Amino acid sequence: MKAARRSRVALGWLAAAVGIGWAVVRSSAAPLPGNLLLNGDFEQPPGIEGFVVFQGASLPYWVVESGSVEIDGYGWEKANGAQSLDLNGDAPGALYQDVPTTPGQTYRLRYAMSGHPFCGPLVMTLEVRWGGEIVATPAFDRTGKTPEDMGWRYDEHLLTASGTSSRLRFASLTEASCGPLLDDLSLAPEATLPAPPATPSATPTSTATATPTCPPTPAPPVTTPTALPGRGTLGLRHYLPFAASGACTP
Ligand SMILES: [Ca+2]
Repeated sequence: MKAARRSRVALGWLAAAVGIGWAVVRSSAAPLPGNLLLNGDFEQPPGIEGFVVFQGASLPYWVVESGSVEIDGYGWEKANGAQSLDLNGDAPGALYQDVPTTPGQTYRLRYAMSGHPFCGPLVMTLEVRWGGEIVATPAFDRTGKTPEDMGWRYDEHLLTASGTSSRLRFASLTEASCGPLLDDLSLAPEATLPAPPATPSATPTSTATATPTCPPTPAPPVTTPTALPGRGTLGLRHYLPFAASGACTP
């Protein structure tokens, strides 16, 4: 039974989140302003204690296309709110939401990912599709994570719509009864979003390296972080993975 498998608690000491995608955010974030997704925070239906498994169209605003998913209301840390989604219900699941879009327009997708803290493999993988095309297959290593520190990681992708409706789909690639967790999903037209603060110039493949010293003046044209009501701010640290190796990027 799934409940029995959840009795194990992962042990370890080092967090090693791994992501695939053009942008990876390793800090807390917030839903994008003008979010088009419905129930992207998986707070509906409310009041879930423990977990509830969903199939078909039983999950508000989503369609569970295959397998099953579940909403967890356990006391472990959520990216936002009181509930998060486990892409593995009784088996690996896939779910989608059709979003009204404008052909040719670019949208930004942001989501928080973690892994079930009690059972399943240490590295959990999911697949993101947009309009039927695979966008990314991000993995999350839950080694060292605890229910109190789930290591939620925000990933982002730029997506272009080809029609008046676009299907956003997430599927578990983890063969287990516990799988990757999702929370705090949002999608918004890129043109309506605040400009990012300071755009690095290098390819987003380098790992962290020594930071060169930058001249004190003149100040770079950094866009003022945008305040999100009740959500804090979006800041430069969201783009740190793209810092140019060996270049001065104040
Ligand atoms: Ca939530």
